[in-house]
Amino acid sequence: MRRYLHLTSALGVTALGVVAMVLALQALALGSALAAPATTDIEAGVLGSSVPITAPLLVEGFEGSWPPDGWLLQQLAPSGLWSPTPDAAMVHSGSIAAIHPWGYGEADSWLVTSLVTPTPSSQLEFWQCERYSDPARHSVYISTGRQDPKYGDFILLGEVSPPPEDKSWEAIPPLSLAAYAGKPVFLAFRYEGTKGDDWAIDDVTVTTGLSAVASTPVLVNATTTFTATIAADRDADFTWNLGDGTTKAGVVVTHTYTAPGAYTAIVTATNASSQVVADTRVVAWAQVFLPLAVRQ
Ligand SMILES: [Ca+2]
Repeated sequence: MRRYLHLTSALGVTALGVVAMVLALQALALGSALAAPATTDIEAGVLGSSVPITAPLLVEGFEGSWPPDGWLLQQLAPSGLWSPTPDAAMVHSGSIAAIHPWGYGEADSWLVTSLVTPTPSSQLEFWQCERYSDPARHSVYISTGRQDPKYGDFILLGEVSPPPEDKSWEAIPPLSLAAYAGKPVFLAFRYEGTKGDDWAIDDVTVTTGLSAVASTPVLVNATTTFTATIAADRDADFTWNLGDGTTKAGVVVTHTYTAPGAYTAIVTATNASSQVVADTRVVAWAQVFLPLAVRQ
């Protein structure tokens, strides 16, 4: 009933008897339906020249120039440096990975990506491998300011625990970039410590996709706004099925539900090379104003 109390407060009334919210039983049963939208990729093929809607925003396997185009290396302590390695045990795919070798000096070494602008569904994913037993601190940082960490614009995005076994490769748990949607950012792999270990990374990816979000609260006989978001260069058209028989077109659409209940709004994004579907579930609440006699 937390939502009931919240809405009552929002309407500026103090007694629960003044305004009653009538909720559909179905809506109560589906109270958890306000969770994050799900995305389903139903088709991906090459039908034209457009970039597929779900094509990653950044992919780096370290097979080309070093550092990769637009990337930056920085040392903020006397020792240590990220470098490319052809050591097969420390490569995940292809023939090269990025590695920070162990050493006896103090290291604070940064490997910074090129600029990338996440979407609400973007995640940072990469593979890692660790060798030798004295792990340094491994972490990922993010900057909405300058690329060079010496200016202090980076903040911690997540600590990275070593894999459970020496020289085993693992995919790190993806790090969400949703909080940075629409903002150009730099991501950085930071190695800190003395002595320490070998830390290799490979196949760095910033994912993207389609997301659907509804404005809140959703009230019967009031306007609700639905917004679809994808990466900037996907050149897509959007169609919506709003769950009550209504269909609309556009990246942003508005709709007024006329009956309380739970609805699933589905958006389909289509461009010349792909089609992707995402949905968001909403609960439409009815407001019933009681007669004056009941209020007293
Ligand atoms: Ca590689």
